[in-house]
Amino acid sequence: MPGTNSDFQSWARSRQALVEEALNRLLPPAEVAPQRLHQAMRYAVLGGGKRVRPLLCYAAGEVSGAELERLSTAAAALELIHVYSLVHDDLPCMDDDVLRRGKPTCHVEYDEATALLAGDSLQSLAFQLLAEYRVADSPQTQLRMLEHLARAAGSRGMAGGQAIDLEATGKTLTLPELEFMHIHKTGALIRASVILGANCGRALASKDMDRLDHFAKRIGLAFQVVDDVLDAQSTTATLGKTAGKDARQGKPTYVSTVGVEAARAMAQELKREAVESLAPFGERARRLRELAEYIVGREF
Ligand code: GRG
Repeated sequence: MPGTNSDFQSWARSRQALVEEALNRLLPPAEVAPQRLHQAMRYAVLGGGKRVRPLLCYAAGEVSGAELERLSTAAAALELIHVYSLVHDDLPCMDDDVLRRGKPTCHVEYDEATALLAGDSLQSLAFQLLAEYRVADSPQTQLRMLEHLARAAGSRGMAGGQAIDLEATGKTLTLPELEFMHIHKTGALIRASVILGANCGRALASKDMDRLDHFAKRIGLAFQVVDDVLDAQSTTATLGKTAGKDARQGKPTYVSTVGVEAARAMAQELKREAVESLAPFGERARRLRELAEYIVGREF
């Protein structure tokens, strides 16, 4: 985690290890039938990625004093939805890519039909976990968490954002249109990560949930702005996925819309607004603040 302090780095590593352990335990074993499907699910999920959504979930859980066990289940569910979206996004009918997290994409390593089913099954497993394990103080809160994640993943969230993205290829978008797309495609799941993490602990005042939600919305957009800059300026080796694709595919991005320097400045401003809304939480929001720094300063 370049550019971050060593205490944050060891916190992030410990939480990445916790979610890895949870995912390894909760995914179906590779030797259980249908083996090829289970192997593909494990291949796509385990041992890769920055685990930003799980980290946001753990960090938001610190604001509400949530137990680590609950947070690990919620964090695993969030990562499963994220990985499903990556597996489907890489398919030839969508972004058509061969490299993800520094290794061949799921459909290249297995085959298209298996990758499609692996994505489907990862999504189902995410909701199964949130229904099966205790993640909140009350069943009502747990049900609201399930509803929030379902909305965030669906046509009014991530899948809808992907549909807008596909339609926008080759077109020029205005800044508000670009923002609308990313609020759905990337922002909805990042927002869900913070909201689910906070809901794993004691009930917060609605004003405090609004503050966390504001943080999540700003940092979700900042994440995408930085992603656009990295796609334009970094290398395939550093990113572990194909660099420079946005421009080659004629995709509207923050870089194509406002230029690199303005995009960098936007990311900084979004981070400032995000962090500002955490002020009343003091030390309890320390990890969220550090994650905001990491998200905006990241190099991959
Ligand atoms: C197929 C329903 C469906 C949705 C796909 C999220 C998404 C929508 C596609 C992934 C492609 C992409 C560039 C999305 C923007 C969000 C993003 C930057 C994803 C990559 O997330 P990271 O950087 O990846 O957190 P790691 O590998 O670190 O988890």
